Parts: sequence; C-alpha cells; structure tokens
Amino acid sequence: MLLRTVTVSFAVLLSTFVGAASIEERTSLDLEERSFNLPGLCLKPEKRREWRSLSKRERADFLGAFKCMTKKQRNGKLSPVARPTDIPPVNPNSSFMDDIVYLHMDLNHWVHFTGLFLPWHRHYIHEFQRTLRKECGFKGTLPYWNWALDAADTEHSPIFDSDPHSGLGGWGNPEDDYQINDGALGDAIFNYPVPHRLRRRYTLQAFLTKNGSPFYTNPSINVNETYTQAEVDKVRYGFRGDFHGMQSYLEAFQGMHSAVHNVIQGDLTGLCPKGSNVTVGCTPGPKWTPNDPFFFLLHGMVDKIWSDWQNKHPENKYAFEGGSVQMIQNTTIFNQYPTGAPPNLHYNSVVPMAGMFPDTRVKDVMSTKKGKLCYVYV
Ligand SMILES: [Cu+2]
Repeated sequence: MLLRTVTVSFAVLLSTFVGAASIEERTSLDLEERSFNLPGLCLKPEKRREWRSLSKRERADFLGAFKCMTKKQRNGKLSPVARPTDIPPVNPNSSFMDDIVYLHMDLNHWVHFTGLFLPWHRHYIHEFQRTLRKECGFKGTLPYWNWALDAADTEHSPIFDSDPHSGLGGWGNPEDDYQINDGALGDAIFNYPVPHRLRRRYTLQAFLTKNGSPFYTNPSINVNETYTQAEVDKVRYGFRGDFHGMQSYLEAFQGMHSAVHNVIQGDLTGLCPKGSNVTVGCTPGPKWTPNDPFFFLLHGMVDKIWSDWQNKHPENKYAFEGGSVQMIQNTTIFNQYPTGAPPNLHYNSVVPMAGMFPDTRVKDVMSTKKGKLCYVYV
C-alpha cells in the first residue's frame, strides 16, 4: 500500500514537469509507463479498418447505427462545462446525436490547438463507438478514412457513395445550400446550429475561402497537397520524441487535419447553414463538425497517425506535452503556442466529456492497448 502511494506520488510529481520537459526529460518519462497501472488486459485488440475494406453490410451497420442516434431521444446527461459564448444554447428538441455534437461545441476552445487535441479526440471517438453499440446495436468497430488514398482526386473518390444503406453520400446540391440527399444519412436532420441536412461542397482551394485570415499564409495552395501519403508519412515517421512538433504539423491551419475538414466544407468545416447567421445563433467554427459521419472517419485517421507515430520509436510512445489555453488571437501568439499556452497539461490532466461520456485522464488514452482502450489500426 505504501509502495503504491509512493509510486502514484512519483507519477504526479513527474507529470507536472511534462510541459516544460527537455527531450531527455521527456524520454525519461517512459518510466511513467510502469506507474500507469491501468486495469484490464488487451490480449485481442479490435481492428479498426479503412472504410473501403469494410463489406457493404459492415458499412450499413455503422451508418444505420449513426442514423439511429439522430433519431434517438436525448439521455439527459449533457452538462456543458466550458460554456463558450459563441455557440447556440442547448436545443431541448434535439436528438441524442445532437447532444454528442453539442459536447464537441461546448469544448471547442479547450480541445483544438491545445495539448488535449489528440487525447480528447481519441477518447471522444472511442466513446462514440461504445455509444453506437449500446444505444443502437452497432456490431462493428469504428472505421477510419485513409484520406491519402484520395489525395489525387478527392472529388471523385468512391468513398462518396450514394447507396441508401451503405453509402456515406456524395456532394450537396448547389441549388439547395449544398445539402446532400443521398447515402444513408441523406434525409437525417441535425439540429446544430439550426435544423438542417448535411452539407458538402467539394473545394480544392479551400484556404482561399478564409477571407484573408493571416493564419493561412499560403492561401492559394490546393488543400490536397497537404494530405498526400508523403505528408502523412512525414508525420508518423518524423518528429522523433517531439510530441509538440508532431501535433503542430498535423493540426496546423494549413495542415492535413484542417485540409481534410475543409475540402468537404459544409458541416465538416463548421459553416453556418443558409438562413442562419450570428443573430440566429451561428458563428462558424470547428463546432458542429461531428454532424457529418466523415468526422469520425477523419478523426480515426488522425488517431491512426498518432498511434503509428507512437509505435515508431520508444521515445514517442508516451511522449506528451502541451498547454491548456488555446492561443489563436493573432498569428504571433499562435506561433508561440500552437499547442496551447500554460498552465501546461500532464498525464493526470482531465479529458472532459461534459456529462455525455465519462471524463478520463490523459494517461488513460496514451496507449490504444491499455486500460479501457484495446484496438489497433490495420
Ligand atoms: Cu474537434
């Protein structure tokens, strides 16, 4: 018992230094692995597979469960914690899925461009999978989208499939606010920021649409230049021991994560539906992006890249650092703190889920094969 107390205190002490640790110190944090002491054995990890390697039936299972969530009653557990002023209030006439989306809206400023980005989205999509199973009978495992396969010609990728049961649907109708009307979710209603159907608009020069924002220093590039296989490999095989560098590159305004959100536009990039604007509770941003099932496939890929990186070198495995305060007021301050300003996060920092899912701690999601997580990407 005494030994356990000492180990835990040591872990806490050690973890408080993570933010400012040098590479040598970070490497020494591998020691922490031994004190994680997570319950549960992961002998048979689940396999998360690329969308196209799923059978038609497996795709329909995922999309059917997703659709079921959009029709299911709220469970009453949503309890916003960050309460930013730039999102609409909770809509009592919304769905269980809408509450899961609201959770992402509520925590937008805490989980993007901070050290929580990777751990939070790992936990979020894992809990979403668990909820799909529990609430809507999902039998499978969360799929991911290897966007590099589609970098050359995203517009015509077979992943945009119209099948009413197994298809993710295609691009939206320009005459109708780019709302889609095909695929398994073509008629699903999403209530944030205002009730609407999913919208998608293929946009190769999406950075040009940012209205001269100084965060887009090279706005005329085609977004697909950033999510090629070579770019993906640069992240997962580079940045040895450098969590901060790896996350900064992956999450950059003109990096692959942002680019993939932006090439699809519409809900996935957080645009306001037609007819809504600031006066009816809509300011655009990475808020209701989980409306689109592509969000979960896309973040599966982000998580896979992190996982591949973690498995590449021993010093990557438990590397973690980052601040808790998003700094996107201007480019100068952002360039200083692309993954958040102090107070710094550490292994024991809370990964909040606003009542919808259980909160967890960073250390609980540092490995995909420890504690409550037990999966690999294939
Ligand atoms: Cu997000």
